[in-house]
Amino acid sequence: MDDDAGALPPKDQFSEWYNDILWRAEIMDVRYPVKGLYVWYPYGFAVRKHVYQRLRDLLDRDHEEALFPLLIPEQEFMKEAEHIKGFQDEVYWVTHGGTKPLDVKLALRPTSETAIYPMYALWVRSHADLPLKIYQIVNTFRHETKQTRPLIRLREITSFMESHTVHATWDEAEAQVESEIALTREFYDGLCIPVIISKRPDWDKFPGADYTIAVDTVMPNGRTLQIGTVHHLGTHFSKTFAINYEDVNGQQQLASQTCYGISERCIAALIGVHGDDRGLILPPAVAAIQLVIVPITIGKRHDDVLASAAGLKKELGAAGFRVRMDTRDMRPGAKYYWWELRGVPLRLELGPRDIDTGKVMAVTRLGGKVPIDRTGIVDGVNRVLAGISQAIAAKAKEHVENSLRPAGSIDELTAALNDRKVAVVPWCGDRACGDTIGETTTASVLGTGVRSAYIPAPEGACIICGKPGKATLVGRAY
Ligand code: 5CA
Ligand code: ZN
Repeated sequence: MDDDAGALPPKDQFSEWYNDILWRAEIMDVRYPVKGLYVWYPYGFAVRKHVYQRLRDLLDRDHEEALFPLLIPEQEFMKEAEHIKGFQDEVYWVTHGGTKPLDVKLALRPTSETAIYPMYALWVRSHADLPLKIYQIVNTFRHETKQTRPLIRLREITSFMESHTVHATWDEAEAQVESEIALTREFYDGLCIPVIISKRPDWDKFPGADYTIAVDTVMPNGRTLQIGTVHHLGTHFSKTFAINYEDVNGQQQLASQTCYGISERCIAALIGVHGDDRGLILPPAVAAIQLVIVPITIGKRHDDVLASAAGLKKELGAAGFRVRMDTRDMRPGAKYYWWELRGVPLRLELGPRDIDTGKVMAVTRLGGKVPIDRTGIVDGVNRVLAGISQAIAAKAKEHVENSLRPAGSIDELTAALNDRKVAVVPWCGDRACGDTIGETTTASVLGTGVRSAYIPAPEGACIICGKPGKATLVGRAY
């Protein structure tokens, strides 16, 4: 990378920090010449691989993975009225095959309901086919008009996990919604990212859903980031696409459905929530490189140290760690800086004195320093990595706790937002009051029925009309 580009901006200048760390740590290259499309560097892609492997492992417990086409014929896409209304301004259309206009225009999927559900109509025949739970991880295209940002608001979403389930009854679909929320929590626990679950107001639900449950986290600048959504689709799509099944009594019934999605925003959250002034901080579970060995070869015992470091690397690699040895001809300090910037959780330093005393010096990305006995290195490293994961999770939890503030009036709400907090306020649920909150503060009513371990949920008088209100999240969203 370009060594003359000055220093990484401090993290409290979050936008600058975020844009900078993406290229410095080689996560994304933003120089691709189409707006809203970005390139994964190999290092970023390795992080993505580990993150999505975890997601797959969770889904594979009770879903099956499949793959549907990218192109959706216009007639199918246009079938569900609310869905079209929600997406019509964002769809890219393929209109030509070579120089000839196509008979049927083809949409690049912005999401895949209308690609998947005509097939579900063929696949679902009887109650014995239900529940059906399928996911795919694909790219989707949305011509976003708000400011595009790498990993956050893309026109080509490259890592869209979408799960689509079919159930006999509305209640069974609702139970599935709960299990998807639980799965999302577990996924984000693994990334040490605290989440806030709430029900989006009706005007902000997914086009074609009965209701939408959103999963948000809070970025360092106090802006919320929606990092997942679970939708109860009721029978909107099953009516439109004729997804029916024969029940135990031989009667035809309409199925109920859910869908649920996570994009590479999960990686934006990973980067944004955990990093610090020195760069990325990656939880060991998803770090592309978990351990870097830096041999300290200054002095006479050069070969001795290198041989010993190679032995260490071999042992740790065999134990299943993702380990790298850095033998480049650089000052140790420059190497430390390099790997810290890239978020490697643990650095192992090995010099002549360590070899003599039978120790390896372990330095964590969070700044801790502990000697580990060379003879018990695997256990020792496991112990230190577990401590790092805990510390990363605790720091993130504290950040989100500190970002949330209860507010009982519009003035308190405004003050909270000015302090770059996300507020929890009592709101009656009426659109008019929601609009007033939005207009007075220019923030968004994000959701009700807030579920989070981090906040007291104030029930009380709606801050606009005084009627009984429920705990509602209000913040500035990405
Ligand atoms: N079909 C449903 C569920 S798969 C669906 O499309 N839901 S969605 O529109 O809410 O998208 C799912 C998630 O993708 C969102 O919660 C958000 O985290 C992410 N997402 C949506 N649009 C973008 C975008 N332009 N760039 C990056 N991520 C996005
Ligand atoms: Zn009200």
